[in-house]
Amino acid sequence: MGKMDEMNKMWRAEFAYLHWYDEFWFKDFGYSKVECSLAHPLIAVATEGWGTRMLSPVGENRMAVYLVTGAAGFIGSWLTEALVERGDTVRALDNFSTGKRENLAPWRDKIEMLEVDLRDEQAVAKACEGVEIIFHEGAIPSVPLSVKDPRTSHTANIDGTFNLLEGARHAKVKRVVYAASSSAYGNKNPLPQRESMLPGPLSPYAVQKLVGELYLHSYWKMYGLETVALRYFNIFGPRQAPDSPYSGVMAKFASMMLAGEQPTIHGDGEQSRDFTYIENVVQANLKAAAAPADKVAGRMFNCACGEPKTLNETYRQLAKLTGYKNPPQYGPPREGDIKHSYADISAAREALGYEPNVDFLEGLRRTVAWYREQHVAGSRSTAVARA
Ligand code: UD2
Repeated sequence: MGKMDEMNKMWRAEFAYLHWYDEFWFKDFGYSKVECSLAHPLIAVATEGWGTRMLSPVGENRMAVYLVTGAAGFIGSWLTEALVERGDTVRALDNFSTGKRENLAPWRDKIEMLEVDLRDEQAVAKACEGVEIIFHEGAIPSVPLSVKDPRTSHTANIDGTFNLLEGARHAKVKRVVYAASSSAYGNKNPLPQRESMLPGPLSPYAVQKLVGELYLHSYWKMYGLETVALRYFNIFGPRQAPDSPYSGVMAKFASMMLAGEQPTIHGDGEQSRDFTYIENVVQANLKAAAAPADKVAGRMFNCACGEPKTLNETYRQLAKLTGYKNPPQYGPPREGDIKHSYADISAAREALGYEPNVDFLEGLRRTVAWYREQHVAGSRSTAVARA
């Protein structure tokens, strides 16, 4: 019987009564980090029923342990789903300020859920323990909200990212893949925007997301933490929240049109965005997590379709798919808004093997189909409540 087997046998009996596991208890007894992390699944089995599910098999076939921040949000829940579906072990972190529990409901019994705010340094450090790869999606992701209340988004987006990097460094996490933003380019020309261009952030949100990228690069150079930043270009798709004044335009317009409400275009509608369907983003993340370090560590990549559309064109397509008849209503331009956003995606193609498989129109079709389902389900439950 090897040392691990002996240890497992002993701890199975010792810890059967515990409500929680904590690798520091092991460290106190002089076990190495590897031994501690190998013991985790065992302890979880012993404490089954308290909400922890670290069920990866012990030994050589053990899968990677992933931490997804912002896991109950739009992008985080898609990533969590993809990891769970392929059998990986997922620790999901969210403070539920905008994330929704129902986004994770189908996989709830297959993940470890931590209700943690990224601003809570100690809880974040603990969440990183035993993790190999982090997908950092948690943020307050809104240009207008950051203009209105820069401090709140500053603490979530900059302090939160810093806390996570510190946690990752101390826990010896292998790689952090980060949700960066195309807003970092600002109104930089020429188009399409390439990673080598100097950034030109305008809004506080754009600055915050860019600071995260710089921190990631520093942690790669200074501490050898493998980092990959993906600059997201206006991601859309099912589960994107439509119900806040700060919601992304696609979610907002699709659900308003289905409800027969009039959306407002800020400005003349000739601004353009490189709208990117969520499935492409999941693919980019999984590839960024798996790519060889010599190709990706410390780097940043555009994550987009390379297919920009004006807001007027987007409005027309959405109206067609939803059956909405009214022409657009125009309002004043939005503060901090940039005019054109259009990515060159050749670097991601080359280094990650990334390919946007779902194009703009197919993405719109799937998105409208999902909001329609939500709308029908919502109308049905309102009718039942009224009856
Ligand atoms: C920025 C980033 C995006 C992501 C996002 C997070 C750019 C180019 N993109 O998206 O990558 O990080 O922030 O939130 O910086 N609009 C209307 N009416 C509405 C709502 C929006 O006309 O009711 C317009 C808005 O003025 C803008 C466009 O739609 O021109 C897209 O707005 P958005 O809030 O969906 O995303 P954006 O571009 O700020």
